[in-house]
Amino acid sequence: MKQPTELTSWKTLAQLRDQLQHLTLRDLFRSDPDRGPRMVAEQAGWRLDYSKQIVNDEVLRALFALAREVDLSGRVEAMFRGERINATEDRAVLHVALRAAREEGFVVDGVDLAPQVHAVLDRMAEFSRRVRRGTWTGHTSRPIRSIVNIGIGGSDLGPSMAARALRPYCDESLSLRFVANVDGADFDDAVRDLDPAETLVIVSSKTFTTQETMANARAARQWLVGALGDERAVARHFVAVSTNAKAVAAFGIDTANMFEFWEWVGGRYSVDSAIGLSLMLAIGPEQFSDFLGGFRAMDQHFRAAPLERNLPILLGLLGVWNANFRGSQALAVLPYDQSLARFPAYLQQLDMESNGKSVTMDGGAVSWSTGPVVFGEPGTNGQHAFYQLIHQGTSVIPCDFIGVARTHAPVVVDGVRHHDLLLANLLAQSRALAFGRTAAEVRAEGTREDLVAHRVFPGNRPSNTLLAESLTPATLGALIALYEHKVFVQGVLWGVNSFDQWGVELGKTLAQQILPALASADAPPSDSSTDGMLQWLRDRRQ
Ligand code: G6Q
Repeated sequence: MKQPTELTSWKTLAQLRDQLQHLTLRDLFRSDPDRGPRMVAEQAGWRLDYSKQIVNDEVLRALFALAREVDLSGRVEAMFRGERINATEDRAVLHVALRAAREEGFVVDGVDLAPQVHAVLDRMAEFSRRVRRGTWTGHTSRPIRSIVNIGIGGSDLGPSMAARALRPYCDESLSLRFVANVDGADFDDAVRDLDPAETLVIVSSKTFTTQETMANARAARQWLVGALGDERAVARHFVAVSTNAKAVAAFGIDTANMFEFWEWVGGRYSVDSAIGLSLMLAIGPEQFSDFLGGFRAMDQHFRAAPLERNLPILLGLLGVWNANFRGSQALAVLPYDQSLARFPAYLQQLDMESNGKSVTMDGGAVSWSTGPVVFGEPGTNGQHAFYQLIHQGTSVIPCDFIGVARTHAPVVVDGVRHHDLLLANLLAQSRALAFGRTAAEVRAEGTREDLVAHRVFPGNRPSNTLLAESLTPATLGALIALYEHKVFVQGVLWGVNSFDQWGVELGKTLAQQILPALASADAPPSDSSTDGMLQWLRDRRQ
């Protein structure tokens, strides 16, 4: 397989980078009054403005040529066809089947996956309705008022992010909590004010072997059975979401109360599987179906739209231009919508766990940058914290701004709409980053000469802006799918497997080895630093 750097289009892009070193966004906007409207693509409720990326038509053409040269559309089809593109784990990658419409089906190797996907969705819907109506009762016949999802990584970040984002759509009479960390404080905080008699625990774990999740599940069982005084209470208060029926049964959960998914769903791609049960309980089955519809709309667009108008492909290609040709190693995700507060954390996993790789599909070392460091906070908070570096620091950090036209929280005080303040800030930030402020402009404001250099904004810092009319289950689903596919596109361009995560294994193994040494000095030694810390900790924990 050819390395990306050997491709003709990659070489063209490198030449263009050299030729266009002095290309500025000021010049690009000045020379083309239509640049703004021209560099917009819209789909599934989202409007992407990429005109503030440092690209001209030649660069875009070369990026599209790159997509063709790596046969991106062939790779997309391979995923949708269910080929085992996750080669290191010998698995297909079929999260797209999770949102297939019942009537359309989703055939892989002659088998339609839609009936099994919808059978689970139907069971989830029936269960959710019973809980929401109060007809699924606890061990003492009281209705469920609180739901605790226990899971970590892909079994936590998706539903917790989405439940936060869709709070206006949630049933307010149900209290929803998420426990992920093995730190007992996480569990304590979540259940502190809950009544076990009215609490449903969802143990969400694909493998049902994850150390943190199993420890928290046991803590929940102890808390609940301790309060209700009867081991049989587990049957009414615990359900599981997993692929591992045997382990679920061994834990003591009746497999009739297990919602399954499949090995072809990766953890960080599983929010739309049964892992979304907590979300469905909160927003109800109908709105969960709208959520899946949003994913589906973006999937169809991704599969069918031409490169030039394809949102995930545009985002992916522009990210490669920034990372591999303009030297950016990070991406700031900046939602100007408080309900997307956890979206950067969600994307951090999606992107960094998928493309944080330095080995190609065939095991060779990469000699080009792969996944960026992803971080972010909701605007405007970030402006008062880390934006300084984005505006004037020595590294160029591309930004994705995200906003909506209509808020669910229309606070107005003395005629001032908070949402106007928020949106004005969003638009101001991408302008400031793009166009900056020159020394001449700073001087013209009457700035003291010794402060001029400090007050100059270099500008020419790239950003995308994504806008939707409002954040709904459907637009949230489409937004997630947009980034899922963007990550896929970049994985293809970089030649890495976006669907494994071997880099998380070593730490897990070492934690198991170190565990006994916390309690006993007789455990096998590690290294002088670790042993020193263990000794120090043991001395203080006796
Ligand atoms: C995601 C990863 C990882 C996984 C967690 C939880 O893609 O595989 O974050 O989701 O380790 O795993 P379980 O669901 O098996 O507990």
